[in-house]
Amino acid sequence: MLNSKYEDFLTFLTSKKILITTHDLADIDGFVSCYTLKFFLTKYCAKPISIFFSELSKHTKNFMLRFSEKFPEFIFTHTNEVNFSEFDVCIINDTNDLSQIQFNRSEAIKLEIPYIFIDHHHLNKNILRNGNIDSLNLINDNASSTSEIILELIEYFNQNLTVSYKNLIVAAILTDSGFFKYGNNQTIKKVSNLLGEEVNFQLLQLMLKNEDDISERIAKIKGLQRVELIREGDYLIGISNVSSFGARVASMLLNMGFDISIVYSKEKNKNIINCRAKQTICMQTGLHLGKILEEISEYSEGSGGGHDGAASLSFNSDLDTVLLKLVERIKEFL
Ligand SMILES: [Mn+2]
Repeated sequence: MLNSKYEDFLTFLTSKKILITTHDLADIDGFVSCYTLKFFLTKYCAKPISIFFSELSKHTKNFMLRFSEKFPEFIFTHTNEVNFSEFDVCIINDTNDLSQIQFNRSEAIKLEIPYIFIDHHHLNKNILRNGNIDSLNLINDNASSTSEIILELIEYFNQNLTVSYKNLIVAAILTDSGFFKYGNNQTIKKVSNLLGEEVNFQLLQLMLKNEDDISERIAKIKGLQRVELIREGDYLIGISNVSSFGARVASMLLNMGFDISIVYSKEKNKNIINCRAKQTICMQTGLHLGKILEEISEYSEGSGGGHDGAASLSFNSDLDTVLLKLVERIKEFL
């Protein structure tokens, strides 16, 4: 289906000066997809290709250190300053929401060059995105990670991957698919093709292991203390609030036994909601949290979206009104 799309994508890029980036606080998938895409494009593009990150998440930094110990010959080069006049086009990996990209900490710098998305999150087609070359976007919300989409591109052109890149891609897929929990047959098949003598599942598991730090553990404990239980038939919904680590607390609540979790945080200028649902419930009921939050974002001065079982919303309008509406919309599916 995407075949000719891949060719159009590459044909357009071969003569361009390319900037590659991802969302702020780059996670392992965002980070790896930038490097893998650069590796792929370097073979075809003569002009310079740069990677820009505003900041890496703590997990990504830990992973990068452990990866470098195992593969010291692999050099990660990226910049954290950007001058748009040096590039023709920007490729944005792992998000299709421009508000998640930070080009400058102190002032909002606008993306001044045309851009293309490569992403596995649901794309809201109703939002006007000036400057997006949408015919070249590679968006597949059935993929559990952006790295999988780039892997497909690489496989389409029969490009060989080095051992380091294979390890990076498997690490990204494992992280984003929650070690296959959110994956499908394709996810497992793709990983299985990459595994081998020098791409070792056990070793990657160790590289990806993270001990929660104390502030995260406190957030989880507070999230549990504050949780309010709503029972709807046989379904259990949990609502809680924390000031940070909302996404992790929301995932934790599912592990504790809730079917659906809603965790809100009040920040200085905005409210944030993180929502999770068990995959089986999404499949049985057709519940899609990403679509619900996207719909709510349209009248709550916010931006939101995500997957069926994991989504978030950041908004400015009244928190209680939005929470009520969200619970009401979720209940319609149960
Ligand atoms: Mn991702």
